[in-house]
Amino acid sequence: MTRKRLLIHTAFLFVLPLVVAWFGLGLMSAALLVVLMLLWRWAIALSGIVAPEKAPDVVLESIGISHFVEKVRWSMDRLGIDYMERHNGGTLGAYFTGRTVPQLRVRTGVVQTVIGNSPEILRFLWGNYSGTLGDKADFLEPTPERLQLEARLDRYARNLQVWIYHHLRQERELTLHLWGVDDPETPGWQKAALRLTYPVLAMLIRRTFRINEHHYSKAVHYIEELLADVDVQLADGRTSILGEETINYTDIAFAALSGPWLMPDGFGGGHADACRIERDQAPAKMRDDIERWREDYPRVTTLVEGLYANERKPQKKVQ
Ligand SMILES: N[C@@H](CCC(=O)N[C@@H](CS)C(=O)NCC(=O)O)C(=O)O
Repeated sequence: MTRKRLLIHTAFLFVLPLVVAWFGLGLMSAALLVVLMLLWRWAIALSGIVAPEKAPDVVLESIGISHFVEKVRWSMDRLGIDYMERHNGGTLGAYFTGRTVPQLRVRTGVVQTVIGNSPEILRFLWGNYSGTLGDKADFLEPTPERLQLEARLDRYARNLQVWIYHHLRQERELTLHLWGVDDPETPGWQKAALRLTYPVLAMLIRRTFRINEHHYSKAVHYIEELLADVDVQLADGRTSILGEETINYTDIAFAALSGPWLMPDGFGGGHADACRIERDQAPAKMRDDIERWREDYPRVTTLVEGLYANERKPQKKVQ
């Protein structure tokens, strides 16, 4: 709740040495400044309790195109809860502040609780809403079978990150588009930061995801193994991967996490339209993989596109 106030305080902290140097302040004056900064910080802590900043009750920190965000966003939309989504430029959070998206900020009493990592967010949604929403939240129940499948799906999603960054390693403009520079919801200063720091970010991406031919082949191997398994499971005509009567959060997760290659209509529920990469925009080798997967795993394609067409309802708007 005190996020904005803390940001201003932190910005001031960074400027402080310049103030001291500019005005040639002595030891006592500099020490006084330190005391003032501490008092200011204390006042922020107290104000968070006495006069909390106005903020929506539930905020989803996102990157429009993120498939991990879409996994959570779709579940929140399915629950029908009110929330505000805040778009961020891709990679900036991870490399400059050390946080990934999705991140959920929820007002809990006088404090704001922050939850990261999509599985933990889904566990929170289940714990928080199953009591009040009843049957409507059943799809989020974390049974042992669902948890096991979710872990495999999350690994599939991480391998898809390697896959996409391998194909986009020479594609500056497409990558920036994916990270939100054409998204009206991305703050302007973040768009400028993305363009300015792109060479550094691209290098960090190459290192983080170990972008090389060997790792790409390993990622493709894992992705294809998972797709083949799911395709075989669907052969008996089931409409949910685990064979349950109605869909649950693992079906939603699978459809959402397949976004990077399938990019179905409706992906993002309106939040990813300005950062999508359509098949005909993709580099040739990326398109080859996509065409091959569509052909080799037709039941997967039908399931994901069907889920998007029939189950992906738009977000209930806040305010
Ligand atoms: N294990 C995390 C993975 C999330 C993740 O990798 N998110 C990516 C976007 S798809 C991210 O935040 N990247 C850093 C960034 O773009 O700032 C989860 O399940 O939420």
